[in-house]
Amino acid sequence: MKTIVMVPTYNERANIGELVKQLHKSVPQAQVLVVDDSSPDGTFEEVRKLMKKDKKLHLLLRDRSVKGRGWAGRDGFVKALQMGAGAVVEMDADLSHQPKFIPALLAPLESGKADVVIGSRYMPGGKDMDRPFHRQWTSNFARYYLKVVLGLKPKDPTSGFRAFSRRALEKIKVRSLAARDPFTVSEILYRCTRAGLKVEESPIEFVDRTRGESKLGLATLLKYLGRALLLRLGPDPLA
Ligand SMILES: Nc1nc2c(ncn2[C@@H]2O[C@H](COP(=O)(O)OP(=O)(O)OP(=O)(O)O)[C@@H](O)[C@H]2O)c(=O)[nH]1
Ligand SMILES: [Mg+2]
Repeated sequence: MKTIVMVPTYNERANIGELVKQLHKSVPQAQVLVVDDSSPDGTFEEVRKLMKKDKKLHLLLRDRSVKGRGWAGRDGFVKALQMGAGAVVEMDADLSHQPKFIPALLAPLESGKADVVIGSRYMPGGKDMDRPFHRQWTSNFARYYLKVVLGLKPKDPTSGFRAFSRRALEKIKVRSLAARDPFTVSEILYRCTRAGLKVEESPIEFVDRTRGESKLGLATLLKYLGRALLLRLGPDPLA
């Protein structure tokens, strides 16, 4: 099965080389597709430089005017399908998602046991970064809310480290994904649930980005909760 690891990047010049190196070590059979939105720090230039000596590395360069984690992921999935992927892994570039967990994400797809496998922080063997108490509480609440409102059953519905079979991406009609921003993670899982796909989880240890702060403030969280509700009340996205 042809495996493509799809990595959206924005200003990840400092991380991308190390990530690609680790990916080739952990999943030597996989191709790596970096989806960069013309990052001001020149991430794509670094990728181009690496590509000269790395035939398993590919770049989808998008215009900065359409920048967004969601749209970048959508275009990356479409590109991966065009490249003939049988399985696509999506992950962050900042080394929070560790390549060593990918074989375990792929195994249930390869055996046909699952269509989607989520790298889960909240199951035995999984680990989240140490968050202050109020952040833990908000995160628990968000997961509970997504379960009630969108019917998302996985223990870690907001994890952006996941593997999909080709069939799954085709069934959820990736081309029509709407969310431009990181809400895309919930939108995709909602479609997987609606499509009746078999979703499994496999434990991952999440490592905090070594530099910079997390951008998810309270205002963003409230906005996401509202959008989840709109998604639930809106027209069937798969109709
Ligand atoms: N192509 C593209 N990638 C993006 C965009 N925004 C974020 N990303 C990438 O999406 C992944 C997740 O973004 P992060 O900034 O790590 O988000 P986060 O983990 O919630 O926040 P941090 O705490 O800062 O790590 C990373 O690989 C980013 O480089 C964007 O607008 N376009
Ligand atoms: Mg991050």
